[in-house]
Amino acid sequence: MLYSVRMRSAQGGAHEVGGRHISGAERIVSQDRIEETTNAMLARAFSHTRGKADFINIVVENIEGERVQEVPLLPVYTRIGRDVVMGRQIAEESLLESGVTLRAVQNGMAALLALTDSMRGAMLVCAVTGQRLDDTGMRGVRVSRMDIDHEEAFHEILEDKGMNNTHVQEALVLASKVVTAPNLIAELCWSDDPEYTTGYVASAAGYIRIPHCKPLGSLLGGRVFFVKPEGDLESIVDYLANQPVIVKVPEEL
Ligand code: PML
Repeated sequence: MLYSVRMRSAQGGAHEVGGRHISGAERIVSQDRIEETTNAMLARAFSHTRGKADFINIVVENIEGERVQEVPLLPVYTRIGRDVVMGRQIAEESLLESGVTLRAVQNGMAALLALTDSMRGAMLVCAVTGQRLDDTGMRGVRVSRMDIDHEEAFHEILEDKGMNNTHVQEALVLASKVVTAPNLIAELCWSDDPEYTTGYVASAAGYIRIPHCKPLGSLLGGRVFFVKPEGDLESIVDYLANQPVIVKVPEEL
């Protein structure tokens, strides 16, 4: 039997009453792995570089009977810039290559840079006009119910590439789901972890890692999802939050 296990944590009370977001996590596991999974999530909420959580919400939900969709793991590329200015320039170029207009790239980037605190979820932005489309404010649209099929093989692949850390593991699984949402073209992300400055641009063509997307020590990061103007917001948000997805590790690399 499969269960979706998800965690969100905050400091200063629950997110709903203004608590500051600390961390989140998503897994899909069998019943015998629920305890180790929730323990790991608790440990993480209590020892995050963004601070110690005083509000932790863990939901364990049976997803038996729901159709689980399989999506491929995105191929990973790295584009290295010397500093933050170059890193962001590379991010902009990568978004343009994925089909987002210049105006939307600039607006999406500006929205991420204008954040004064980190968000739990993502901003949905029109890939043509650059207008923010969702009305979730600082909460953002959350991506839930996803995991990798062969965790060991996945970690081995990342280990071989010298990038086996929790940030990459989780971001790569999330991005692999995100780019399969209907009418979603690309994602721009950098972390809100003050010790982690690598960001990425993901699209159906791959996951492009970009070192130096923000200065070291910055607590500000987040995600922007660029969607086609004809995209139906409700179906996109529903897919991101509710469709259980297992990301398949390719047999041959
Ligand atoms: C996050 O931690 O919230 C985002 C992680 C970005 C990972 C980028 C990478 O190193 O590939």
